Amino acid sequence: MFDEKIFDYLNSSETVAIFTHIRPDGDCLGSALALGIALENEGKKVDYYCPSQINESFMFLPNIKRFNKPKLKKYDLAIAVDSSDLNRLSQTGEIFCSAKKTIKIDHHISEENYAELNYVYRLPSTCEIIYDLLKQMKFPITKDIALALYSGVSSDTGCFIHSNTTSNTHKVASELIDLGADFYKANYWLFKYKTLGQVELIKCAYNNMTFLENGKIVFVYVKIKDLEKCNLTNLDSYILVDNFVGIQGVDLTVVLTEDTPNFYFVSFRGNDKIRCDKIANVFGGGGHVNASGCKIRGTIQNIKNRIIKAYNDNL
Ligand SMILES: [Mn+2]
Repeated sequence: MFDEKIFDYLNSSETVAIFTHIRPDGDCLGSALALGIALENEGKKVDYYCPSQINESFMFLPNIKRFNKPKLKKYDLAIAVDSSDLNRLSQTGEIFCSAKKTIKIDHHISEENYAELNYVYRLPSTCEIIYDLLKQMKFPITKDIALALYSGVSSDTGCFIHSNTTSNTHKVASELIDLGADFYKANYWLFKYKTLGQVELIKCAYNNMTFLENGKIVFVYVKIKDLEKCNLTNLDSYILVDNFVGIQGVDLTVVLTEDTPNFYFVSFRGNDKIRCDKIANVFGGGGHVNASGCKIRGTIQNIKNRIIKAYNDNL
């Protein structure tokens, strides 16, 4: 999977900056931390960059407090994980590009090879790729690294229930548990924990839920005023989508979170009759077959109509 070039880049760099994408998830955070801790254990100086605030539910991850507290400004090496395009690094992209050497490691298939070395593999999570890299580098996998990697593997497979899950995913998870990953802790914080504000937001979302196309689509939105009422920001709304998956007769779940007036973050989840990635592509977004996302501008009614069209065009 990897070649001499990346081994050389990792071994020869003394200062390293690691980057996640905007609105980080468990996979990009887990990848960044696992790789970072492994490099620190090899005596490298590592800074961690994330273009968004990090949710409370990720605070169980080892070293998470190190994000966005850079000790350096210039780096021998910059590594972006789980980030398909440079845009995904948002304002931190400039620091990424200023490093002497750059690497991208990702599992989203994309044409954008924005780094010098680009390693993109169609695996369920970036953490599965990082696990392989650390093994090939013969870096010791400590308990903390195992927890970070397990969190990413579990996160991007929806706790091993998305159809992207493979026997290798389970094998990797099993090895990581043997290496000391606290799977109960990871899965509790990733999949069970919610704040009281988020419980209120789930109530709002149920009030705003409608069925479209004879019950084939469930369409849910929360507005800025709903978030404000619950004392939340749009970073907290990731909690919503799983509540609307698996409903009788529904093939496509659509959840909108208003970011600025009439501008929404949209999450799609689908069963095996739906290509969520293709629907998201219509609106300039992307993702996986069963789970994807995009941003859409418009009124709720207008967005509803456009999503119905995208759904029918991609059946
Ligand atoms: Mn990922």
